[in-house]
Amino acid sequence: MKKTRVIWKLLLMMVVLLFGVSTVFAQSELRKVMKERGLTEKDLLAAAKTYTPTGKHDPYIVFSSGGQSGQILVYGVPSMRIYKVLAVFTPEPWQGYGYDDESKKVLEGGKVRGRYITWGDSHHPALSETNGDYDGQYLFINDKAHARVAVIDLKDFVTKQIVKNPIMKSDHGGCFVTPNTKYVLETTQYAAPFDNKYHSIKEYNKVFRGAMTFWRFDRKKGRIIPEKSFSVELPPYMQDLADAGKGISDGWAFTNSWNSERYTGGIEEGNPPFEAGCSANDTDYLHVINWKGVEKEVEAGHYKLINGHKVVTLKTLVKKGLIYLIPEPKSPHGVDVSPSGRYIIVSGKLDTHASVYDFKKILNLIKKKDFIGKDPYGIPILSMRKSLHGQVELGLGPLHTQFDSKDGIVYTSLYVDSAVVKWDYKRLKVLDKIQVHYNIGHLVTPHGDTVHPRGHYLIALNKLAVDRFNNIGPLHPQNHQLIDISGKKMQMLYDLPIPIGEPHYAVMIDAKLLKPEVRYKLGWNPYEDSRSPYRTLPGRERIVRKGNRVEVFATAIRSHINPERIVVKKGDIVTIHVTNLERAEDETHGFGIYGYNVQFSLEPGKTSSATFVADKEGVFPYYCTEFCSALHLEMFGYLIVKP
Ligand code: CUK
Ligand code: CUA
Repeated sequence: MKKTRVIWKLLLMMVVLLFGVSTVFAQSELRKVMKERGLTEKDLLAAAKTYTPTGKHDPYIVFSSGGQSGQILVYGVPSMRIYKVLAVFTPEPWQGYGYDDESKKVLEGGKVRGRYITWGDSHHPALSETNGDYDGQYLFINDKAHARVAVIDLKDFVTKQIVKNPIMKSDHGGCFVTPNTKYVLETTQYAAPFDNKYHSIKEYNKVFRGAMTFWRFDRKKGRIIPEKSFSVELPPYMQDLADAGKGISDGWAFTNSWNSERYTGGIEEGNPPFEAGCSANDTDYLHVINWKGVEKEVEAGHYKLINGHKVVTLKTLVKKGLIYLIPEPKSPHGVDVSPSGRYIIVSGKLDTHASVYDFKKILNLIKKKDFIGKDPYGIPILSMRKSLHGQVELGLGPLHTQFDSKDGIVYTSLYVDSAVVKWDYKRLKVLDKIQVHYNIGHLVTPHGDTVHPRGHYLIALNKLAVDRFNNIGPLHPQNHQLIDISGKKMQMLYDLPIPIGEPHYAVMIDAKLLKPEVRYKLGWNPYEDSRSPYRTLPGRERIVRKGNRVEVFATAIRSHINPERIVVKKGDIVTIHVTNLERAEDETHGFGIYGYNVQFSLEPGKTSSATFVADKEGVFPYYCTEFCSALHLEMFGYLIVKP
């Protein structure tokens, strides 16, 4: 009895000693590292808030526009680990996007007047919503340069569709979704004629137009239905960002504009430059559009077909009372609707204030027909003073606003000041400010543009990085800065250099809402969400010749491609279909051929095809381009083209 007690005591002492020693050891090691790397306690706290040990997952996922790359960047928060570049408007060989027949079809959907375009200027991603909150099902993004919209399905993170706007030459106010994703909004940037004919700039007021397009989204099909989509004609005021109403403003849409002057430039003729002419007036116009009313007009057949697309004209909009203008401080940029849908926050690049409009007041003025005048197109104008809840001085160059989980709290980016300001849009006062590096454009908080913002984190999407990173040449990465917004004061946590084009907007979603698949059904064409007619089962591999057309039905599974020899004649039209037979998670094979610009990414179950003319004789090795197994190098074959 006594003996065991002594042993117990000894054991306990050992544990205390060991534990104590290891803690002391860890502490001294930590101090050493801090000293060596010049870290403060504040740095350590920031590190602890972002560090994500191996195997741990992130609670939030960000979808960031990839700017001129035409792609979308996916990264985790708070780790800021980059997961993927989603191929959208631009071919991307790792994913085989633009290098197999199936994905080429998607890219061809975005042709501009018959021309195949291989880049985009992606600006604003939007997540699909159910009852005004993200549902994790779909992602949309616009291409400002060509007025196109892409649909990405989040069940496999693949771009399924690109639609070209039939009447616009550029867009900006998109994508924004209505609260149940019935429509995806796209709004013009640079006014232009709807047709594709020659027009003199002198016809600006008469022929040049803006528009807001309501792309009808079919959630079951996971596609935009162009035939069920429509647009409203807008004056050539250079519409900017937009937003869809929700809650009390559901059924309405809003867009800014920055050229109520309808200035048409011409420095070559001695006119003032665009930037001066477009900012001559003190105010521009916030457009308030009753889209549910417009929808009814479309159903009643009150539209004009332009380039085969339904357009409700300004005349109809004015006649039916479906559009209103409200002055807003000149050259505004962001227009953001509050979670309840009651407040609309507008920030002007050339004004230090944010203007908070009250939709209740706006509705009242419309009901009472309390207008201060009409614009040259007959659109009623509401009083700015009577529509405003109030204005708050925020700082220089306020651009965009995101919402917090706490009632009334918002964050606005200050481009010129290089700062984020935290303020209360209901009580109209500034609460906190943090410096960012440098020149912030958009910012994002989790679910920050929905009816249910989550708070916790904010990311500043900075345009300039200047000295923040190692010098890698004159073209600098951009800088996404993670900020902790859970406390009273904002705290800077982490810098993420962005290695693709200039991101404009980003959206951040609770990772639990994303439930992507890890494998496809066997023989799947993900671009059409159906079994490929060219799928091949094991033992059914074959080469079929019909005249000068050769069709190869191939399979890939660790560690061989079947067939291993494909012999054709010079001039044959060759189509190769490859099906990945794997069922194991992450067992992707590739398929690349020498000299024919073919590269597949064959995720488990996927079937990809490539068609080309074997126009050169010779020996062309093909091989699996993913290191899939110990015998990966042996996973190859020969395409032999006989003279
Ligand atoms: S824009 Cu780029 S910073 Cu296209 Cu939303 Cu404001
Ligand atoms: Cu299959 Cu490498």
